[in-house]
Amino acid sequence: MTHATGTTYLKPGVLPHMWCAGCGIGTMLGAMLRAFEELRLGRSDTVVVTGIGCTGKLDDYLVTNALHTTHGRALAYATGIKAFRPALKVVVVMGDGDGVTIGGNHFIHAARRNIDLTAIVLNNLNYGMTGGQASATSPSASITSTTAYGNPEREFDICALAEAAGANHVARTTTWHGWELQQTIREALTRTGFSLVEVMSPCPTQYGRRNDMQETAAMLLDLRDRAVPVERYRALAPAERGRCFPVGTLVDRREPGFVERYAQVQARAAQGH
Ligand SMILES: Cc1ncc(C[n+]2csc(CCOP(=O)(O)OP(=O)(O)O)c2C)c(N)n1
Repeated sequence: MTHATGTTYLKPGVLPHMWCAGCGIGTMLGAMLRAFEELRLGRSDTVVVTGIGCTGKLDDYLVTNALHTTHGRALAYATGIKAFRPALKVVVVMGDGDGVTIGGNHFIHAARRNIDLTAIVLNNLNYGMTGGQASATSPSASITSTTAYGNPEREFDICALAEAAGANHVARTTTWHGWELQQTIREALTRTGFSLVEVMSPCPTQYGRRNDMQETAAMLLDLRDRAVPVERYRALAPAERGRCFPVGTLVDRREPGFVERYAQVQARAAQGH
């Protein structure tokens, strides 16, 4: 049996990649491309849409269709693509700044529409590319370049946000969990409606060094120790949860997605009633 390598979708001659040592974006890219390969996605039937940021640079490495959009607006572009060409597989890859900070409004409405996209948000807890500023997922009290004495804000739970807004499918994993990461993305790619994968990932250069995790290994071990399978997490009393977070499939709804609903509206419009 041959194992997926993902290289089918990798642009020749692009390695080594641009990301810092210890960054999880390359791990996530590899897992996503292996998932593409397992599902035999056609290069020209697949569109990867990105925003701006370290995560948003990911489309540089691909031979699929790709669209590098503006910061926070990747989901808006992707919505247009999917509505106009529903047969395309549209995958949107964003950082936490892109996806739920500047892009928070688009995120809420993409989930509310239940539009048939696979959205992957790499959550490295800060704006990595521009110098480690606080984003909407920087934990309370964390130190970032804009919160030198501790973040006074509270953070978003991206998965809870997607669930509340109406997404069909919501999952979380980490870049420590390489195999699960691949399988989680693969599963999300097969769903109809809005499908979110939150990928918890280290940013040693900007976030780790300011928060007592200078070494990449310390950040990965922290993710390993805090990630608890969702069934086990739900059985814990709130006081026992501490800094842990649930991983696995958090929401699994089978409601009709936007593509199906929109086709019904188009059919009614064609009949004139
Ligand atoms: C409208 C707009 N505002 C701000 C910026 C500057 N900017 C570029 S990348 C970035 C942060 C990206 O952070 P995130 O989305 O979390 O991705 P990461 O770099 O951490 O992967 C910002 C603020 C921009 N390019 N466009």
